Amino acid sequence: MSNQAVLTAALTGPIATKADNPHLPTSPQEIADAARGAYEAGAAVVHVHLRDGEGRPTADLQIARRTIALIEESCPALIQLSTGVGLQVPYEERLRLVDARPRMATLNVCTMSFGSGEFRNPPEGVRRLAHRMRELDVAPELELYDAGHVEVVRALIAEGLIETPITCSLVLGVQGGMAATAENLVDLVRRLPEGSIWQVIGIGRGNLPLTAMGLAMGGNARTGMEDTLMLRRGVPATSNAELVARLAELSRAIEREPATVDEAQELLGLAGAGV
Ligand code: KMH
Ligand code: ZN
Repeated sequence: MSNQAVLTAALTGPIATKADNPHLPTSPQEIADAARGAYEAGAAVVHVHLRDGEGRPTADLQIARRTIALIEESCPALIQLSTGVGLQVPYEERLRLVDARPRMATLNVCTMSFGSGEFRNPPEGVRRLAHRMRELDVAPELELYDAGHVEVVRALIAEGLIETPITCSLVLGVQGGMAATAENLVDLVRRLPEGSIWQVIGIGRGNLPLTAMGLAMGGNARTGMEDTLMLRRGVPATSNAELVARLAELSRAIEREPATVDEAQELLGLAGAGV
């Protein structure tokens, strides 16, 4: 892994609402403004979930295209569109999101319990989505929540649906996936295919300790209001930028400079990819 650290800002997510934190960006313009703030604070990548006019998770392609356009006008951060979208959104709608042709999009490889809900990722649909992403030159960010998910990735590689080195997120702290512990992070990293490019995602209270560990291990890291609404115990975050600024400070403290967008393109294997 490189000495630079690729920091990703997960701006909105599918679950929180403004009632949970009034600073949560939900409209396309709010998301674009949040992307700019996160970029200025040190994020090279923004992970984007879309919301409809009522603030609900949506895979609406028009909203996707408008949000992407506004982000592109606001800052040069690399856009990673979530095809996870939300638990209630039909898989076929999620799959069609990549037609908006973001530079990157997530690819969740396994159905799982997700808190009190069910997160459907049927094997046949995952393969169609992986294939569609290759057709459209949308770089996949594999979302891995458990050790078994790595074995599904190996199968996708063997089937020629995913190129190596993979770029992936190790998501710890979702009820239904692995808990946010140091042991689980080390275990998942050890299981990855040789040369994998990984970032750590820690959910809730796990966000700060796990991203600190992941950075210290030489990985990349993500923060943002999708992952935690709190800056610290009892102190709600007032923006994504605030969470990213703290992560950038943490990264610099262990002598890992936050990657610029150009550096992130190289480090994530995107240089030359896409238009
Ligand atoms: N949508 C959540 C259920 C992703 O962005 O692809 C999981 C998620 C992963 O947010
Ligand atoms: Zn997400």
